[in-house]
Amino acid sequence: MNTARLTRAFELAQEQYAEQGVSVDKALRTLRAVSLSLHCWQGDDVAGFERIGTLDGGIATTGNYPGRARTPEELRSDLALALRLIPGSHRVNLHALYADTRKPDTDRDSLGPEHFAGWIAWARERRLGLDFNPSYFSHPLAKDGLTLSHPDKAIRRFWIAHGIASRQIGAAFGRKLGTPSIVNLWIPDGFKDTPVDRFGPRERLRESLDEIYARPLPRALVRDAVESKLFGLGSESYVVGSHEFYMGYAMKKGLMLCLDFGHFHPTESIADKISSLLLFTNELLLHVSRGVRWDSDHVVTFSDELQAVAREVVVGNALDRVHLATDFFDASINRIAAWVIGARNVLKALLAALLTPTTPLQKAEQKRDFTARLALQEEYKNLPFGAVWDYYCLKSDVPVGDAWLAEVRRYEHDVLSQRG
Ligand code: RNT
Ligand code: ZN
Repeated sequence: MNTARLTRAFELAQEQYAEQGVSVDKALRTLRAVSLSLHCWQGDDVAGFERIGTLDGGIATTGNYPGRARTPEELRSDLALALRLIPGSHRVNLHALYADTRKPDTDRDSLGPEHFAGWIAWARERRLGLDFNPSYFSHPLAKDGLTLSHPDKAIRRFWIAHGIASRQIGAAFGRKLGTPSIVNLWIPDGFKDTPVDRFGPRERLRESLDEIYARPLPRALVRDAVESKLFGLGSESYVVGSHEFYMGYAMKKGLMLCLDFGHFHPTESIADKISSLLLFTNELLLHVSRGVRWDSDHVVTFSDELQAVAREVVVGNALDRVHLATDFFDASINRIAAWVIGARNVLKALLAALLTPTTPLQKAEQKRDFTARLALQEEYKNLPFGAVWDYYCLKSDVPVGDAWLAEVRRYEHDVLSQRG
């Protein structure tokens, strides 16, 4: 790596941005304050540590790249490497499946913070915040593809208890780590084929949620979020927790709505939804993912949609109201690389947005000079944000450019390849 050349390129870029009225320093300060929530489940193909079944719930990982994490220690070690290769300080997002000190007789309805003691200790030591997700899949009581909307009251009771337990776990994370834990609820409930009764399951889901959220928890400890979906494998015709369902529910109950990039019709844009939702709700959670055909969870690339979302959040001054959490799983490539590629892309997109000259664009729009607006929007795509990104990585003590890949390869050789 040639530090002198990187610095020179950065300084030239800085000058060019200054000419356009953009402060690179300010952009970097803002970027440094952004904390992504890195999902733990990319590291082991959403398997978790319960060993009671295989992944279901209409989500799937394909591929059998060697080196999957099999224990909490392995997963934490892999996450630690990923975090060292991503500039900035970030959070880790856990699923209930990942309880690390659970006794065999503990089921999901009776999980408590004590079952995450290893994670809490690890996060404390590294000053990481932890977010949480109840797991409504890969469990005998989710085999029908229905959980909180199941017609059987006993099954619903079990899953309601799981939701309540999960919020308590989030509260403990918030208390022990000094930063509120976002507890995001997603359920797979739905039907493969056309239902006769679309109302019933949604009414039951609403009732179940009312019980889960009956007890308000301090905002300093927990932020509750609910995540909708359009369809899944085996729930192609009907998903109980649709976008309209949760948008209504979240607005009414003051919960956070979670928009997953892969959970909408392919021509729908998450970017366009943000300004509408933030008029009526305080905060949003984004599951940064990438839909491809039937799969809603491909590794995040530097796509137009990602850049459009980043611009929306930045231009709307909403970085403190929009929480960014990665959510993808690919078992066909090195899993640590997947984390690093996705997370670095999210940050890169934010940086590109922070560096885009906004004032000239706004002026053109106010004058209704749509020719200039389009011309400038396109020209600004060529501004040298890459030089600023490289410099940011350098100053953040993380590898510049593709140099991170060599570190992943080394770890693959030394650690991952030793796993059976
Ligand atoms: C599934 C949802 C959900 C999951 C994780 C494992 O379609 O996106 O967020 O990916 O909770
Ligand atoms: Zn998601």
